[in-house]
Amino acid sequence: MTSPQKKTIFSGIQPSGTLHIGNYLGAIKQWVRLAADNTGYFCIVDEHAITVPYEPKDMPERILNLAATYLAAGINPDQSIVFVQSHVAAHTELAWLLMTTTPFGELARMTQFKDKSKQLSKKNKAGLPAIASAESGATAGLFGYPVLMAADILLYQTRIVPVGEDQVQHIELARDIAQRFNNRFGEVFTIPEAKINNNTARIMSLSDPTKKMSKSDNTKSYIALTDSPDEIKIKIMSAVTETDPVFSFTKSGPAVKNLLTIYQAFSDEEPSAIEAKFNGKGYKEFKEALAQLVINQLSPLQQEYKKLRQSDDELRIMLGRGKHHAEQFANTTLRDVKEKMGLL
Ligand code: ATP
Ligand code: LTN
Repeated sequence: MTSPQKKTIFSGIQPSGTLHIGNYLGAIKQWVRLAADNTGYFCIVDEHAITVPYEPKDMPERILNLAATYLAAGINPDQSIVFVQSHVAAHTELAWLLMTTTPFGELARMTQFKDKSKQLSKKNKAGLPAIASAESGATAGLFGYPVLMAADILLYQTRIVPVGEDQVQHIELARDIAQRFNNRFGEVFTIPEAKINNNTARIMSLSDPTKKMSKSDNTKSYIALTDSPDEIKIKIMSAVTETDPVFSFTKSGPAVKNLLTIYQAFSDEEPSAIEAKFNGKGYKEFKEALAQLVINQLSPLQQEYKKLRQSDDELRIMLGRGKHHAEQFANTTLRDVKEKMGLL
């Protein structure tokens, strides 16, 4: 049997705070699986992270922390290309070129932009869309964010983009941008596809199961990948649940379903086996088992992370190699784009 052709995989995370188990189960765990038999580009998207207010002096450390997290979670930098977005100038250059082909209205529809600009504009009293409000804190960079994301993906002729559910709309836009460009100027771009892991595409908050787990929320609502065993235990024991302890992937309420999903993702056990294991048990027993599972599963990642964070230099050298590889590929696509667009 011939082995299927390698595909190009691209994904990225913003260095904007501590990663949580939603990021790990929804995104990074899939990356590791896909990277084993494909060509993976895993980017630290710092130019996306600066589209909202941030502290410049914290950024270098955050970038290195995120690079260490990618590696600790199982990305092998000898097999995949791990790099920082701002190190490869082709990203912002292609983003500008694509900006000139992207209708304003398409960007105005993006739900992440609407949510984030709403958060930024505290005094949006008139109820106008934040972009129309003089008091809006949203920048042109936040508005153009999805075009930069399209540039990230399209520069590498990416086929598969593994992400959590909240990013699917952005990838649909990247597909539209690529198709429009190919029709108008000639074939340049591969049309990418989002890949979400159905079970873990949207891990919910531990304190409010109607909201996705998010690092912008209060710390009790998420389990950070760097949380200590005690912190993990406290957070899981105080996670909200429903009144009756029913452990069913189909019949439990949203809070318990979310905890069961986390259990399944970390244990890789069949849903029916998990249901049987906790049938008739109380929440305390279930939560203690879940806490121990999460602690055990995160422990190797945490130990590796500590080791990798002992030397900035080694991480910087690894990122330098990633930049070199990424740049070569990206510049070829960029040259083609400029030529097709008629730029001398
Ligand atoms: P914030 O909510 O503060 O904007 P975030 O926690 O969503 O940040 P991102 O950096 O935007 O983190 O996301 C990184 C990756 O993790 C993306 O692929 C995203 O889709 C995925 N992801 C984020 N939150 C979840 C979640 N709760 N469940 C599953 N996947 C998630
Ligand atoms: N917008 C994404 C991060 C991101 C990304 C990308 C993901 C930037 N560029 C390219 C996949 C492919 C987020 O907020 N999680």
